[in-house]
Amino acid sequence: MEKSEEKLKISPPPKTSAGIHAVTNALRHVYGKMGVIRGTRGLLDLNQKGGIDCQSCAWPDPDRRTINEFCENGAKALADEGMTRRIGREFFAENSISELAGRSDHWLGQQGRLTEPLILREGSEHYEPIGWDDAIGLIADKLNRLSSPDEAIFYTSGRTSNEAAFLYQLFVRHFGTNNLPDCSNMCHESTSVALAESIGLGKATIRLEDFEKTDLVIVIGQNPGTNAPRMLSSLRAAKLAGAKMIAINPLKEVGLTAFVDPNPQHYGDPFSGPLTLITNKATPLADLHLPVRIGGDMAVLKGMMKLLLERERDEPGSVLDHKFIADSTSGFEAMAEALDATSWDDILASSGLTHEQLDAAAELIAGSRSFITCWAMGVTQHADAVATIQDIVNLHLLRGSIGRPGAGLCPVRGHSNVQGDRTMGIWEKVNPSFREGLEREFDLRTPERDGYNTVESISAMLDGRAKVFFAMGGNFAAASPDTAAVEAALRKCDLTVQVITKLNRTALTPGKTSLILPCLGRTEVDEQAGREQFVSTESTMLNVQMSKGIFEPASRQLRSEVWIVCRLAKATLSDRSKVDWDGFAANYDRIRDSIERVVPGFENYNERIRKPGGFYMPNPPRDRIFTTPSGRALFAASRLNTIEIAPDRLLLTTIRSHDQFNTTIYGNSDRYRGIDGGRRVIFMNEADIAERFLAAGDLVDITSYFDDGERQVQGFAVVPYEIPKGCTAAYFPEANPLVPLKSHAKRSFTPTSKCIVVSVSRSA
Ligand SMILES: Nc1nc2c(c(=O)[nH]1)N[C@H]1C(S)=C(S)[C@@H](COP(=O)(O)OP(=O)(O)OC[C@H]3O[C@@H](n4cnc5c(=O)[nH]c(N)nc54)[C@H](O)[C@@H]3O)O[C@H]1N2
Ligand SMILES: Nc1nc2c(c(=O)[nH]1)N[C@H]1C(S)=C(S)[C@@H](COP(=O)(O)OP(=O)(O)OC[C@H]3O[C@@H](n4cnc5c(=O)[nH]c(N)nc54)[C@H](O)[C@@H]3O)O[C@H]1N2
Ligand code: SF4
Ligand SMILES: [Mo]
Repeated sequence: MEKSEEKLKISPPPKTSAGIHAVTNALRHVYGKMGVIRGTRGLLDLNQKGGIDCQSCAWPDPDRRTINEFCENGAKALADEGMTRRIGREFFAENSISELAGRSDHWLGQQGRLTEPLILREGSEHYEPIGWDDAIGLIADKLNRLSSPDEAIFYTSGRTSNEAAFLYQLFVRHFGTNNLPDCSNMCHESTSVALAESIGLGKATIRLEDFEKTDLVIVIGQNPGTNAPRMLSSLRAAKLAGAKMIAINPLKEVGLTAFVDPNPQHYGDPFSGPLTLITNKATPLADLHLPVRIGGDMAVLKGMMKLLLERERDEPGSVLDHKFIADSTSGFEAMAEALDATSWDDILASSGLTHEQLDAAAELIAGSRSFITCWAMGVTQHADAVATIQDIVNLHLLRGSIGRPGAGLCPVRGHSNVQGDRTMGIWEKVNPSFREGLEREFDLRTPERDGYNTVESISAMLDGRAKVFFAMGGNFAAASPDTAAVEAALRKCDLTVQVITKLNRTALTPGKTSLILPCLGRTEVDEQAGREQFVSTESTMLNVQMSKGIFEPASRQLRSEVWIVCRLAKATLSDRSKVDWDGFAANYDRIRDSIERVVPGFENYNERIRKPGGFYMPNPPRDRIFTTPSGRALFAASRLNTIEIAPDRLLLTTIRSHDQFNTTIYGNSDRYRGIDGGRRVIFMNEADIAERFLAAGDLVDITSYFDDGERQVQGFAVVPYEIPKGCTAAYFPEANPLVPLKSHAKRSFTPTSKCIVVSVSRSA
């Protein structure tokens, strides 16, 4: 990768998040990449009812909206897609793929939007243009020549709309495989597994309005100031209404500490304008920060629950919601027994916290009738993630803090439609009732056997069981664990295909033949058969709403994801399929009509999606209906496993900077952590730095250890940081070569990207 030309600057992190810097930064990105007129038009339409649904995160929009319903990072995502720069055949004639592979992810993304379908022929060093019909014909031919449909893998990233996702999985299953890995496998899969088992639905049980009705918000392993910035408005609303807040995170993230709301309209005066931006005050957020040791969250949860049970024993009826536990749950006794068997020594060692810190947290929980717990990757990407999330549920069940105003679970999904994609059937597993609905609607047979998830897909490509890799969006080579393994896996394929908007590393990690199919982004007008179409997405709080682009497509050669799927399905399945693919591509209402008949909760889809703000999916746990086999919410019992490492080793977690969207790098500034000018850094505790005779800015190599061997990345600059001793952090995706492919969460297969055993040594 190319060396950054900028110089790394390390400063102390700021004391508050957002505020005027968020506004100026947003405008710098938008105006710089899109120009003032186009940029302003885009911003005014972002997240408005009937407008463009922000492509960045899955945080919902409020039911009542103001003029500017976006945040700094939403604006950056808009600018990244809406940019005016373009790349086409000349660019690829000038630049060979090995030259391009030497460039940074940041540089690749800056070059511009892709404009035409491209092919990299076997043995060639340059992508060259190919017509749509030829490209689709080539893929269909390769697919049909496989000895089994299971030799093909169909990945999805979470930006794909409901409509495209539904048709894509229909095509894949009709073709004959369930090999539908997705980014969710690397993301909230642990949540889906844990919640489905514990409460019968793998999704959030709260809505935005609950933040104003709660007594306490617990944020575990999540950095909303960067990754769901408008969540800070909800946290602020909770605090202003008197709620307390606990942050559980090895890092003291600024976004969880104090927030200056950059939206003047939230101060009640729509005309207060720019002045408010300067005069408005910071709202302090977390009342208690627990700097947990990496991977110590289960210990924190078990510690807090043990303390709550002790209080209950001292003063019966003071803590537990006995009626709720008796009426609506199962497994309490077994869970309590497992807690009793967990020792305080293990809890303190694993959490890295003191008894007093855990006491303070338990005190806040005992004093709150209703509380909300929010979590994200700091919890899901660990070996014991599923059991840890079930402990979050246990904590809520003890207090009956679910299915009441201001009370409930809030997993915060990442990609803007990752949740909708799963609702639409993007899943490598077979859901029997979904399968039945699909087969009934389309009069076809679909495979019964589960397909490969992300980790299994990489193994299958590596050992030759899979030969075609097709990606609906995303950046598989950079986002997946174990970069060396995934690159080798892709290069072994006969054919790799990327349906993407921007050039990325996966397109530069080709199979023998590789295709780039450029598609429309959400900001662009999608016209089919002479009529403008719209698509729909589902937020993390189950709100389904429409998204309609406003800009001229970046090129006339771009096609919608829906169109691409329909053409490919028709070419591949030809007379094996009775599905009216042309009809679907010409009118997305027809796709929604089919979805309505297959997916529960989408009654009158076409009518309700046209209502301003859309509609909410059914959410049984919100009404205390738990669709588990017993019909009750489950207290799941588990054992605490403490991660033990040799004295010279450290734990490494991989995190996002404030200037990226996953593998899309907007810039080299991580403002909230005081980093500017570089991304190859490792955050370390001062004592760990001193023990190794290192100093700030020194370059080190990081080696990771797993039972299948060692992995290394080189030349990372040391950054002294407030992080527990023994813990370190580096950025995703730069640190991905260190994540062992086979190190994943039990049951969910989510790579353990937040807990890697490493050592650090001075670079030669
Ligand atoms: N701007 C922007 N927005 C995004 C994204 C983006 O890249 N950029 N990505 C989107 C996607 S796909 C997702 S999934 C989400 C991700 O959103 P987040 O989950 O917030 O993102 P991360 O940076 O991966 O890490 C989360 C936090 O976990 C903490 N952490 C690390 N290890 C541990 C641990 O062992 N225990 C605890 N308690 N905390 C830990 C880190 O310090 C960090 O604060 O954001 C989405 N939104
Ligand atoms: N070490 C480590 N690894 C991680 C994580 C971590 O925290 N640490 N996080 C994991 C998580 S949570 C996730 S979700 C995955 C993300 O994995 P992916 O979803 O695979 O990766 P992204 O970087 O979001 O994908 C970006 C690409 O999507 C394409 N794109 C953008 N918009 C569109 C569109 O509208 N349509 C189409 N078809 N393509 C589009 C662009 O070309 C861009 O290059 O990474 C995972 N990997
Ligand atoms: S909070 Fe998320 S969805 Fe909302 S504007 Fe910001 S990035 Fe977009
Ligand atoms: Mo994610």
